Formats: sequence, C-alpha cells, structure tokens
Amino acid sequence: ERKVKVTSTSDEPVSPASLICDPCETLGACFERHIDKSLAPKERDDQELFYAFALSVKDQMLPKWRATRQQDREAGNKRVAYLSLEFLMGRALSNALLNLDMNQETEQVLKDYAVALEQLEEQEHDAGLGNGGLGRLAACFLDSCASQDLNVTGYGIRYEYGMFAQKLWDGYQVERPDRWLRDGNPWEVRVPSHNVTVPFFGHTESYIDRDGKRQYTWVETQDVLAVAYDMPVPGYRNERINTLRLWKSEATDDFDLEEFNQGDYTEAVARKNLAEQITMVLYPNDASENGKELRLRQQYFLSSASLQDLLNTWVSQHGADFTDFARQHVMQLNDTHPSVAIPELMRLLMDKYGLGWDQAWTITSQTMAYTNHTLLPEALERWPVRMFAHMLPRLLDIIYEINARYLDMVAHHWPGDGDKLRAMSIIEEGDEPHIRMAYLAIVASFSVNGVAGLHTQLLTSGLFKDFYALWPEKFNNKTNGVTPRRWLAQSNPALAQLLNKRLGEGWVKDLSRLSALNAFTDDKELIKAWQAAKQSNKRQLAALVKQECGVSFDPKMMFDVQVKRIHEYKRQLLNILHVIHLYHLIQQGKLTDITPRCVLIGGKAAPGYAMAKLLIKLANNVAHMVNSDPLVTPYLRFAFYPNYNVSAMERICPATDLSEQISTAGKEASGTGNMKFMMNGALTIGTLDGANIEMLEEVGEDNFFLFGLTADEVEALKPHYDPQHFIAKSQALSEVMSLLESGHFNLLEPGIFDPIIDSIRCPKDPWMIAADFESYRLAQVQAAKSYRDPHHWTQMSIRNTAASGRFSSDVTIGQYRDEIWGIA
Ligand code: GPU
Repeated sequence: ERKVKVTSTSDEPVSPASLICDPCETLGACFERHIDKSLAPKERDDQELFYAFALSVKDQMLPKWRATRQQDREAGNKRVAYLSLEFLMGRALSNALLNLDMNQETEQVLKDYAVALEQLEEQEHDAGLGNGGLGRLAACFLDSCASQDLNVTGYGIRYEYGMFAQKLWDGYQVERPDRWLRDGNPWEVRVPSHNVTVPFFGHTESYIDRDGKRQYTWVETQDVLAVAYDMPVPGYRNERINTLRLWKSEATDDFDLEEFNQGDYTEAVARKNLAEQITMVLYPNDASENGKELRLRQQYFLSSASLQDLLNTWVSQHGADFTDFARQHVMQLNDTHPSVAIPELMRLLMDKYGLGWDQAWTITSQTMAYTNHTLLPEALERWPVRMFAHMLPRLLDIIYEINARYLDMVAHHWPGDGDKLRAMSIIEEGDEPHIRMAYLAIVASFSVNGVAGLHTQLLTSGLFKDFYALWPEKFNNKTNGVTPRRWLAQSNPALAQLLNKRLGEGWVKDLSRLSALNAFTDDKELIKAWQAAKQSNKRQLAALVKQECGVSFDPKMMFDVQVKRIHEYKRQLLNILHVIHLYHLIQQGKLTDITPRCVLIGGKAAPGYAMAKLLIKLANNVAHMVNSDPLVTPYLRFAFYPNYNVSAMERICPATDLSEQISTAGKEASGTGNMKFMMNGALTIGTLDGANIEMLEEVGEDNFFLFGLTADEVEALKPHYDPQHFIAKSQALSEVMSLLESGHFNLLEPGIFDPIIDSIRCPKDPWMIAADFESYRLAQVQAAKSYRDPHHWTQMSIRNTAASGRFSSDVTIGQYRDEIWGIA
C-alpha cells in the first residue's frame, strides 16, 4: 500500500489524492508511478517524460512543503510577504535538483529510461513572468529567503501569457505570444480553499453605525474571483520549502447576474472573459509605465487578493484582534506596482474588520516597506484620479484622507510654503489630476530603500529630497544581489567543480568564501584549469550562437557580451558604434590594437518603444555586414541573440570574457546582470553607475575597465552639451558617423537609421553617447590589449570571481532581514 490518504488543513498544498506519494517513496518509484498514472496511455515523448519527472520531484517536495507551513504556523514567526507584479523564475527543474541535492539520484533514475537529464531540462518552458532586472531580482530573493530559512511568501500574478517571445524578421523584432502553460505546469498546485473575491467599480456609501460612528461601504461592485496557485520554492539543502503564491482571475458564479437573470445565459457566460482577462498577460514594459487601465486592475487584483489572504490566515488564528498584527507582518512592495495595497489594507481593516482610522493607519504604516528601482521619470507611476474614482472609488476616498493628514504635517514642517505642499502632495493637480504612487508609498511605509549605493544617494539628494528631510530614518540602501545557486553552481558546472575542488562546497551558501581564491592567482595549475573551464563554456555558447543566430563564434576569440533589455539609457548604441569602429579599422588594415573578438548583443524591446526596436535592426544590419566580409571575420564577428531570457543567460554568462555595463552614469539603478558576469569570471567594461561602483570597489581598478562621465559630470554637462564638439574631437567617432550616414549599413533601406543618427547629434541627447564614445573606445583598447596576455587576463578573471561574494543575494537578504524585516 503506497498511496497515502492525506487529510490536510486548508492551509496546506494538496494534489489529487491519487497522486500523493508516500513520503518514503523513492524518486524512481514516484517517476514510474507518474509515467503510469499521470500521462495519457500512449508513446512517451520527451515533453511528457519531463512532465512526469517534474511531478515526481514536486512529490518529493510535498512533505517538506507541508512541514514548513506547519512549522511557521506553530512557531508564530513573523511573516514577510514579498508583493511583486513580476517573478522571473525561469526554469525550475535544475534548480530544484540542485537545492534538494537530487542530482545523483536523478542520474540513476534516468539511466533506466535512456534519457539524459539535459534532454528533459530542455523541455521545460521558462516561467517568464517578468520583464528583466526587477522580476529576476524577486526570483533571486525567493531563493535566498528559502535558503536562509526565512518565512517569506512571494505573492504575484499567474499570467497566462508571460514575457513575449522575440523573433527576428529581416532584422526587426516581432513579438510572439508566450503560452507557457500550454503543456501544463507540473510545479503548481491549485489551492481553491484560498479563493478570495476582489471588488471593482461600484460606489461608496456611508452610514452611521450603532455607536454613532460614520462608517463606509463599497457597494454594487463587480467582483472577481482570485484563485491561488502555489509554486514550491526549495531552500538550498535545508528542508525548507517556501511558497510563491500566484493569483489567477476567474469569474464568480454570479458575475453579470443581471444578464443571467434576463435569460441570456450564453452571452453571460461569454462575458466571463472580462474577469478572466485581468491575469491574461504580462505588460512587457521595463522601467516605463504606460497608464493602461487593465494594468491598474492587475495591480489592485494582486494587492487585494494577497492582503485578504494574509488577513484571513491571521483571523483564522487570532480572531479579529489586530493588536499584534504589525509585529507579525511586513509587506515588501517591489516598486510602486503593488502600492495600491496601502489604501487596500486601510480599507480591509476599517470596512471589513471595523478598526478606526488611527489603528488602521498605525498597522499599515508599520507593515509597509517600499523598494524603489529607478530614477527615470517615465517609470514613475501616476494614475489618473478619474480612473481611480471609477474603478476603485473607496480607495480614492482613503488616499484623499491619507493625503490630507500628511499635508498637515508638511505644512507644520514648512509653514506657509504653498509650493512645498503642491510639490509634495500625493495628488498632482492639473487639468487631469493624478495620484503619485511613489509619494503614497513613501508616506505610508516605515522603510524606503534604493537598490545600490549611488541610486539611494541620488534618491535622497534628488527625487525624494523633501521626503528625506521629513523622514531621514525611513531611507536606507539595499544593494541588489543574485543567487549563487542558479548563477554559478547550476549554470556553470565547470567552474563550480573547480571551486569545489579548491575551496570545498561552502561557497554555495557563503559566497564570501570565494575571496580565498585570491591566494591562488599565481597558481599555474589553477590558471590552466580556469582557462579550460572558460574554453569549454565558450565552446558550448558558440554552438548555441550558431544554432540561434547562424553566426560562427570562435572560442579562441574574446567573447564580448551585452545582454539586457534594449533601452536607450543602457546604451547598446555605444556598443554598436564601437563594433562599427572596429569593422572600419579592420577594413582599413589598421590591426595594431585589434584583438579578435566576438560581440554578442541580446535583449527585448518593449513593443511600443520605437527607438529600442530600431536599435535591434541596426545591430542586425551591422552584424550582417561584419559577418559577410571575409577580411573582417578573422578579427571580428557580431551576432544579435534572439529571445534573450533567463535560460539563455544561464548559458551566456559562464562563457563571457568581457561584460558590457555601459549605461549613462546615474541612470541604471543597480544592474544585476553585471553581478552574474562578475561571479562567472568575466571582466567588466563599465561606467560609474549603479552597482558597478560597488563591484569596482571590491575588485579594484586594475581588474575593471572603467570609462565615462560620472553622474555628477553628466548633470553638469547637460545644459551646454554639444555632441558636434565631441564628434569633431574624435577621429574614430567622426569616421563611424560618416559610415553610418553614408547608408553603408542600410543600402537597400535608405534613411531608416536617421532617428538614431539624429539622436546622437542632438544636444538634448540625455544619454550622451558622443560624450562617452572616446573614453569607451580607449577602455576597449585596454581590454583588447589585456586579453592578449592570457595569463594576466585569467588572473584578473579569478580576482573578479573572488571579489563577487558581496553580490550574493544571500548578503542582500541578510540586510533586508536585519534592517527592514526584523525577522530571526
Ligand atoms: N528595473 Br522601475 C526593472 O527591471 N524594471 C522596472 O520596471 C524598473 C526597474 C530594474 C533596474 O532598471 C535595474 O537597474 C535594477 O538592477 C533592477 O530593477 C532590480 O533592482
């Protein structure tokens, strides 16, 4: 008898009883059972084998998952909810096997089925529920929280369509839908017992209660059902399985009751779509808001469902006594995207549980913590008051009340200063008044953090200066990090084995141990092994680039890589101009400073971002010219990697020699790709921006190719920036501009790159491409020169890995834990 009947409390993840395995059942037996019982009776393809295998791995997690829940409940530990519109998880299988230490067992099991693990891994769809850095940070944080045995739950949205798939047509990006759930998701567990309903529209009414107090209700709402889907988040070899709870929107049974009552049954059922649309698709905008109503619906849906879930759990254990609630909870807001949680918590506490304003405000302002991820004005969320009034009328009342009380305080601090009041108000007045969500988040949070030293400094001295004057104690820095499990142990087995041999396995949990490598930088054997690992990774990437881009990369050449979202501030253009410059030099036979290199650029453009899309086209056209000139290809090859995503990065970062982190100083809040490359022994060519500054601090200037204006210099130059001056001064840039302007890269498509050319020549160019070109070129000359000394290059590579310990998300999460969350 191997099936165990499970009696579970409503808080536990359950699978259909027939699929629950005996906690003692081996992985192999479990796999056999799933092949037998969970798949349709027919020939098995790799996709189905993957599915059955993933189900088996999940089954192995279920007992631990339950135990974790029970333990947290019984211990009465403080709960942290990480609220985020994005969780860019990528694939789960290899990560689960690593964290659960099941790789050896897996190998044994799969032997019997004559299938290689890599073959199964390739079948898994990336969970692309995020755009870029912000979403991937949330995923790295979940791994670190579980690995450090912290009671942290991720709350997000179960988008049916994740980040779009990028295809290239004639060098242009085209978007294809990402139906990542089409073949089923073996990891998720639907938890109907946690359903909640989320209200929309309707209006507010007030009444006088029995005690003579005025109370408010939100009536005639259209309710949407939020259904919980849980994904397991296994800690690294520590028995903890945390939860990522993703909400799916569904129609309630009495959705459009009116229509049902009028007898139009089929029409009414079809209209369920309106409710189900909410979680249909991820908005593919990175660091820019687009003000769409559906997006606000998503934000409110996530915020309300998650808070109701937390409150339900609390009430089921403590009744409606909220005295200790704030001591027991923190809600970390991943940017302002879920900041509507602030008025929603006020509403639930007051309207549903009958608390007074003061008690509700104390609880709210003691539990909310806000992380800011950008200074770019186009990314700061502002919602039209009109939209709120229509969709979330009760929340608008509450926001007005929060603002009124807060502005009293501002008036007290700056007496008689009407401009200050206007500037700091949560409501931006004008023809179309807006709600400034960042201001709301600051006012209501006990902690406001930036994501790198420079970023936090710029927040407190610029964007949020007035707020810093009012509440200096709220502001703090938490420099980002990345998880060494996925980004080193899992994605770079060649290097990981080398590290294990030299340092033992402790580095996986304590990345600071990598600094011990510094003692071996003269060790010939290590250097040889280090080079061999990199070469082997480069051979694998070369095969992938050949397959995906049709371009042959030679592993003996330097691999120079820039992968990230396409954005003007990240300056892929600077990189492309440099490629054009090298191409031009080579064609002229000026080979003295040339080191053979393969340049790779990858990244998605927001579908509405014309300039970003044009940059992709430029990269592809330049790549075509470079790769089709046999005089050039011995020295230079250039490819654009399509559909860059988490799984692609797992293969790219271990094989990179030179990492491009070249944003205009002051614009990249932190960067996290920069850290993944560093960990994997790439050298960075970069500006003094975001976390680059801290990376440089750790590794030293001798092991980093620094260039460009500082953030202060960028600001100082702004009023009198004259690109023509910089172009005239640089022969290299002049020649690059001439070549571009001659139409050399778009002979059959005259004029298409004019917007790019104009942007470089425009005195208003906020990204100051021309100003930094010469300094960038010289840093590239240095990098090229260094690469020609493989011994020294490898020493620098080792020093980069050795210095990367500070950028483990374990370190970052340790700081969140101690300095914001206050959890053990
Ligand atoms: N970031 Br805002 C995003 O990826 N998306 C966003 O919508 C916003 C910020 C990024 C920052 O650009 C990047 O510098 C940072 O490392 C990352 O968030 C995580 O903090």
